[in-house]
Amino acid sequence: MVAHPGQVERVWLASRKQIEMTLAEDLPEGFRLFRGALSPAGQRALLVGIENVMLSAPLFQPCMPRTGKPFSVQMTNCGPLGWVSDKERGYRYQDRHPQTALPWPPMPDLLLELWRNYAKASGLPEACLINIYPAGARMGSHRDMDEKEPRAPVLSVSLGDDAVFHIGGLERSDPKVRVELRSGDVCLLGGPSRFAYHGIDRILPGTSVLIPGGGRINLTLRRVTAFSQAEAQAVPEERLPSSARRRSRPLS
Ligand code: MD3
Ligand code: FE
Repeated sequence: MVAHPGQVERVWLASRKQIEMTLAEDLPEGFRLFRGALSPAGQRALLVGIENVMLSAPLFQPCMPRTGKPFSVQMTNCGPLGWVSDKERGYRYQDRHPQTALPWPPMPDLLLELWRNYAKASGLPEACLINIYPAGARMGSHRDMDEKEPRAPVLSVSLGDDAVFHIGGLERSDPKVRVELRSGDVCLLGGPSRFAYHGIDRILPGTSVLIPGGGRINLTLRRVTAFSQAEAQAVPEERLPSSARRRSRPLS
């Protein structure tokens, strides 16, 4: 189990509901939150980069496999690979935009720099999924399982309105903790948190002026394919599953 009962503060929502928020210093193992990692100027520069991406890779509305139910978020991607989902073919990564059939635009340099600084020794990111949340949008609890390199963390950057994020454990029924993600926050999801259930409960409208018209944008940088041998050699010990830790001396 990943979630643990930690220190919480009770927070009032505008809807007059009260929820418990876990303090940033008390999150589950493998979940690291860097509050305000991006300055307001950095956030504006990144937003310009993402607006440019959206001009060549227009937003699309993903749909659930089989049922075809549309997500309440819109998406696009940048980088060599992009995550897409539709009724017929389900969740997958592909190297082309589902509507334009063009390759995804490159990742803005600022994102590659964040990966170098926060996701140290994790090869190069191959996909940046861009989720767009209007005021009422949410993302139901799910696990990210479509990537083939479990040793690579996921790095997330939040822009715009605050969001209530939850993360639990490896089972849907495991207890969850909630934390606010705010504009400029970076989080790194590795180790035991990498395959935990998580989602976005709600967007708190009017909490940021970054995005004209409001709403929230979340960027997730992901390694999709397995590391090369050289990349795997550089993975820090604490990121490996305990069964795969290098031994300091031979067993016999
Ligand atoms: C925990 N995005 O794109 S970001 C997603 O705010 C996704 O748009 C949310 O969940 C959003 O899949 C949450 C933080 C995050 C991203 C990836 C994770 C948390 C994660 C992967 C594993 C565990
Ligand atoms: Fe996710």
